[in-house]
Amino acid sequence: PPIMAKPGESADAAALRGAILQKLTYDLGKSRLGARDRDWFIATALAVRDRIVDRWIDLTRATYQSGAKQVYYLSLEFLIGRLLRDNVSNLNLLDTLRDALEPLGVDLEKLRIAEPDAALGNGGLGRLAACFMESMATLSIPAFGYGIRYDHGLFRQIIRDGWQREYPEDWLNDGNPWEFARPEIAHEIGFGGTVEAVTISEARVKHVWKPSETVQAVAYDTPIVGWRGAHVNTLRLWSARAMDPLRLDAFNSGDHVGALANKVKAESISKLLYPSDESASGQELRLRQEYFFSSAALQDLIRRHLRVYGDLRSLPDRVSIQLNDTHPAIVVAELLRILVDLHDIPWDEAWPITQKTISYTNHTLLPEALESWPVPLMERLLPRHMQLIYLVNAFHLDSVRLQYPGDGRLLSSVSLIEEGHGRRVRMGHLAVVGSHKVNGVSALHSDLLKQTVFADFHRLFPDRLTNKTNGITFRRWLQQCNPGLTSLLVDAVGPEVLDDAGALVKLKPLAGDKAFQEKFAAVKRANKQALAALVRDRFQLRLDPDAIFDVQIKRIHEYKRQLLNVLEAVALYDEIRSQPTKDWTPRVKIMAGKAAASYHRAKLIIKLAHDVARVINSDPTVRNLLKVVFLPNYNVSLAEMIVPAADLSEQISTAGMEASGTGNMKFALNGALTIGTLDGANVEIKEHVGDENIFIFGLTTPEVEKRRREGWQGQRAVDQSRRLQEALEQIEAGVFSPDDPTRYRDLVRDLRGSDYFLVTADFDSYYDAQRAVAERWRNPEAWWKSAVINTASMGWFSSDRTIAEYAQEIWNVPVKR
Ligand code: DL6
Repeated sequence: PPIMAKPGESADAAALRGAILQKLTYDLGKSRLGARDRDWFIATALAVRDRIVDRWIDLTRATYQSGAKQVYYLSLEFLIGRLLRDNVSNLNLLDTLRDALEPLGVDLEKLRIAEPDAALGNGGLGRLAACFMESMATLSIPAFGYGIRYDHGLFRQIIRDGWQREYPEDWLNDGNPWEFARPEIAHEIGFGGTVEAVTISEARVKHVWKPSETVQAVAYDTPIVGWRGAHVNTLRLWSARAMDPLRLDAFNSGDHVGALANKVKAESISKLLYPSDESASGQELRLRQEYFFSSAALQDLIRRHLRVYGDLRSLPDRVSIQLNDTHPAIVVAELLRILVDLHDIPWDEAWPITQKTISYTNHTLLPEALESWPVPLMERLLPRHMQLIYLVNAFHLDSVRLQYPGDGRLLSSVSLIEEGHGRRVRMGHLAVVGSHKVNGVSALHSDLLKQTVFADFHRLFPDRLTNKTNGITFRRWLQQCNPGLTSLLVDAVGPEVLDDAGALVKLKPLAGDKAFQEKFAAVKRANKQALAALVRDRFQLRLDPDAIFDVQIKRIHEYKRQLLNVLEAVALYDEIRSQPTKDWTPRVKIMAGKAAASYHRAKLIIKLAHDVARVINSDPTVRNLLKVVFLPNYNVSLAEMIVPAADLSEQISTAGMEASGTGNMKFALNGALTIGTLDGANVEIKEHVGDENIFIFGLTTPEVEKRRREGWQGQRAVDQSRRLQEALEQIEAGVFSPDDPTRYRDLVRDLRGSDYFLVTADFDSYYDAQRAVAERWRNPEAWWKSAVINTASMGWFSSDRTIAEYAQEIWNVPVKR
């Protein structure tokens, strides 16, 4: 059928429609009538991508011509999710695209959700990298993100009988329309082999590494568009390719599988994202991944730098390399190798170049996440790097000896080599020593870094450790995921709020305005209805939009204390049953998150949530006053639906254990009130929203430390709390697990025992804080006033602010607004 233009539509909408049809026909080979939503998505993405390319090429060239400094953000994870809405909205094409699609009978929303989530990350760390890429483009900071193009991102979670099962994720199945394959940009990455020392002169020995194995890193580029198309940067992800993919001799002699062995081994490097966060996986393949992308990134940026500037001595003036966590710490040794071995730069010049170029962000205090590699493994896989690390360590320890003579404890604490049961290389130490700045991700976390894991380094290098509190991009986490609230904000404080998150404060005078509160509440209700519809359609569960939506969505981890939330549900359930006629505040507890496949306790907590949910949700005395739902397969796109619909944000980690959190910022921005401990960025959120607009409970970090030091036993708290006692007894007795009454026996035993995460210690104070939440909810004026103040106070948590701080205080690059 002919395509009718909409009356009054812009020429641009017609042109975009033409481009989309062109892509559908000539790139996908599909007719309009046979096209599926997925085909429309790909055709549309390709047409939108065309609109990015000219700017991208021009801006990239302009950066080289101007000699501007480039930031290189190295991250093993980029949790970008879907890109269509990001790109379309940052290019200001949303209405045009809708108009373009309408006469084709194509629904933009259907097409949008046909895009798979790029789940190239586990959680907060990877999502932060994605927010930072968008903010760097928005602030016109020339930047490359470097990472791995995993064939399979974070596993798909399926819940069967309440147990988590993991299945491979396949985001690349239908191709990826956003990326450009660059088979011509390939770097050779070596592993293993030997190091030859060649004497050049009496004073000089040159080291030549002869790897026994070489893999190619091939580039795939995705343009990242900033807000209003301000700037376009590149996310360059590396895919592994075998140098010698097929051994013909083996194939011809009938060994068809053996003939492909090289290919399989080489390509395994970029096959799969390691699905654990907060714990180092410690496997050789992981070290290969880390070196693979670090080396590819360095070779790439050095080639570019030499092409433009011709000399590596100017590297720190033109390049900043930011290490996102410890995973790329090997960059320190690789950069030295390139400077010293490949470019003959003497050590005493190479070392300051390295330090001035690199900076490092730490994202966790958990000792199990601070990577260290066995020396024998390093010697086998990266022999030259191991030599260089020894050399760095020798110079480093010499200067420590000079500064603090005779302090053996200090020497062994700051040494890059851990002696003990098997010698290991401490990668976090290597990153600290090789960087000019090291930052934590919230004020509390950065202070704790200085007091705990890096205390001795802080003594040695008092100017090195600093703080950069995390942020989130408001384009995705407000404008795109919550258009209703965005248009209310634009009406209330003006369109500048779209460009300047700081303008949100102008909302504060309206917090007590009844008419405004009603509009704010109406937006929240519409978002809750939309989430309820999705949950009904996708998971066949009913949610009552009049109930408090009490949400905890994040990775499942004992320190994040989903268990505390479930115990509170059991205690509340008991109270409702004992006083069924009391005027209870209806509440839906929404939980979602993935547990690392090998983390049995976390998986058991998911099972407990399901067991408890089944009993509560089917008990007629509860009459839906309390409901517990666990939504499977949590990912960025699901978060984009849940965050705008939340009334209450659960940020209840054991104090001192959550480095920052960024979910906490997303919820508060979208008008949810937080119930939380004084942990991570909750502390700064409290300072911004004010004590009366957040529900803080529980032990503080020093109190947590004190309890642990004194040998905390959970039974002490249990003896003093009837509610906790009853909840634990029921779980222990199998009330929620009649099919296997002993299922939770060990879990409860541990709670009564040392209870490392202090769930029992915080239980009563959490329970009381939840009752204060319910009380506030019963007073709508007070509730919505707090909700508006939360949104109004969150401007500072924009990742634009965070990135501007990195730019000014670490990278020394200008920021354009
Ligand atoms: O900085 C981003 C994010 C923080 O918000 C979280 O608090 C923190 O847990 C997370 N850290 C990690 C560490 N993983 N490893 N290794 O994901 O970083």
